[in-house]
Amino acid sequence: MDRTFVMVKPDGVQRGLVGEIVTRFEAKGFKLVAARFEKLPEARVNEHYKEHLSKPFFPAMKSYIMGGPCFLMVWEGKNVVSIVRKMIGATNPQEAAPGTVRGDFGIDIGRNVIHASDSPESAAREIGIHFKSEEVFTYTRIDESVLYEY
Ligand code: FUP
Repeated sequence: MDRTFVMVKPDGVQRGLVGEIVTRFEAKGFKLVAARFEKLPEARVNEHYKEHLSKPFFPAMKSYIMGGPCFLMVWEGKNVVSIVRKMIGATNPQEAAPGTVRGDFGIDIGRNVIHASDSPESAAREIGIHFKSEEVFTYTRIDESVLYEY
């Protein structure tokens, strides 16, 4: 089954949106298989955002991401990577559709509430950065034939 890495950023945590966000993914049918609440260490921020290290916005983004605790998760389900990307909306909340997390709760690109992996390759990389394999659980939640046609 597919897995993706999702993180409620410090602005989302401080605004009390963790429960709302978890509820959306649970209600969709995805399974929470790992979670941790923590302030990200600098080395992990640099590794996670390594493609952005030289971008002009990186220093401000880093201090925002390290400015408070984040809620890190791994979600599992069929096509979870692309579906979760649709559910969080465009990077810039001003362009994110209503009904998406960023479209409903964000305004500025530098305070866009949530992160989710943008491809299966990124998901594998990001899950590996943030979670040990024993922290990601395999368990039965419901009879999955209720959720999936095949
Ligand atoms: P996303 O995959 O949607 O999180 O977007 P990107 O990987 O392109 O960008 C990572 C983060 O950098 C975004 F969540 C917000 C931040 N960012 C800025 O703050 N300013 C920019 O101009 C672009 C991105």
